Amino acid sequence: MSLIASDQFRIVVGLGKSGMSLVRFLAQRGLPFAVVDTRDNPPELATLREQFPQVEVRCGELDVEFLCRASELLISPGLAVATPALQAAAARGVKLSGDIDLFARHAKAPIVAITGSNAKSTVTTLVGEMAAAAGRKVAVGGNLGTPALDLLSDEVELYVLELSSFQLETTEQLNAEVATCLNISEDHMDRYDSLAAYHLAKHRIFRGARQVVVNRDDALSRPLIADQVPCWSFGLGKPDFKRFGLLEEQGEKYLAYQFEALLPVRELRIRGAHNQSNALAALALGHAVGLPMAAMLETLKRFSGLAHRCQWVGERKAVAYYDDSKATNVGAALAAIDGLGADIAGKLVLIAGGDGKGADFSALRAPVARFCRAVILLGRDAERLASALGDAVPLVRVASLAEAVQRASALAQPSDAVLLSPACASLDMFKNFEERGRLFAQAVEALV
Ligand code: UMA
Ligand code: ADP
Repeated sequence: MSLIASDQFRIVVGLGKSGMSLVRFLAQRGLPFAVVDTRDNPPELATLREQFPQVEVRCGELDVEFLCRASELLISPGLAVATPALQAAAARGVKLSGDIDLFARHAKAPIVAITGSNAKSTVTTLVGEMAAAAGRKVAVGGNLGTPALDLLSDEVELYVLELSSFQLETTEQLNAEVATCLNISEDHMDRYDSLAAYHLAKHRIFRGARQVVVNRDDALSRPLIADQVPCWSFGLGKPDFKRFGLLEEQGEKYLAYQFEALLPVRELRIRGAHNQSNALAALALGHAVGLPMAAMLETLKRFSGLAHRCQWVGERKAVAYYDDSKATNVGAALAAIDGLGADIAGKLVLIAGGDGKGADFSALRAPVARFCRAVILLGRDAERLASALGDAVPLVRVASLAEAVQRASALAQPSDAVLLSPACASLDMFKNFEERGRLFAQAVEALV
């Protein structure tokens, strides 16, 4: 039985990727709905008008009276649930919901649900590839790639979803087979009043979870759940019963489960301690849904990482260039600076800056002082970064990414690495983090 009553009128709030997936979902089922977006010209407007000309669309400021004609508002992740017009509608009895809630009500196969401040895409992709290697019909998406509702199919045997705090804000009950919050560090402080509010949104992923996976190295990843819910854990320390971790045997470091060494760390193609943690997280999640260890380990040996995550993009005059454009928050940049800084013979020339989303950059000062030769600053929050870094290392202000790469190449010495790890979102200067990464690689290519 469908859990979505057919006689009720709904309003899709937001006409981006999620909004369009909601439109397709409702239209396929012949359910009545309209669409609103606060933007005058939302990105999918032309597509909607072409494919669903009969659907009413209202753009511009949200009209509470109109919203109150709906039984349920299906809110896109880009709009905060706290938006006054949405809250006004809720106060008058309209249900607030979102695409993930709807997905959970209709998914017939088990869900692996993954959130966290960093590593979501890496771990989601890994678990998806592990499941495919094990011969499962797996569908992977959510915040990454295909919107969740577009994945729904009776053929699917396992869903692997990357979920953002924005998507979880509207998720009442996910009922995942296994859920994890990989780590928590400050992000999206332009949307949340406090780290506690952000943490609360992320932890909604555990609602109704049948099993959970916890990061032993991050207390904030631990959910408040009943004792009888099976709990697996991962961390960079020694493993134990139901624990994934690292073991050292005859000077060789291994990924390990309980008391068994599984794979030498040097066989991983993804580098750095943070990626060992990611590999262990993926093993724990896969194990919880019964994926065979052999297929999971084969996947780990093959996987070379995703683009724009500490990705090597070239070498000039004995200086390596790394694109970590996906480091859109301080925690991710810290992992890259610590991980790469400890891995190379020379020093790092860091390129950072952009839209800081209200973050506190002070945690960058010590690792920058330790591992960097200089920092090249660009973007809207360059000066906020500069004051957080103080006189730790020389700072160079630039106006474009191409100029940043040129200045970095002039400063770098042989055996150094130039690292684009902005600790900021890209949207002040670029279409998205992918474009920022591509332009970085082009600028490296253009170096003589
Ligand atoms: N917006 C308005 N008015 C509206 C609706 C949206 O101004 O009425 C603005 C938002 O503030 C936002 C932008 O439009 O800046 C896009 O919002 P959206 O809800 O339309 O976004 P979608 O196109 O549906 O894309 C969303 C995710 N984007 C966000 O959460 C901002 C995509 O994640 C996700 O891939 C997609 O759903 C499918 O599930 C992107 C992202 O940046 C990659 N996510 C953030 C992150 O990873 O840090 C959370
Ligand atoms: P997300 O989808 O959560 O943004 P990604 O896998 O795309 O995660 O990685 C985002 C950024 O976080 C990249 O810059 C990457 O180098 C960094 N990162 C990856 N794993 C970790 C980790 N375990 N801890 C901290 N940062 C990480």
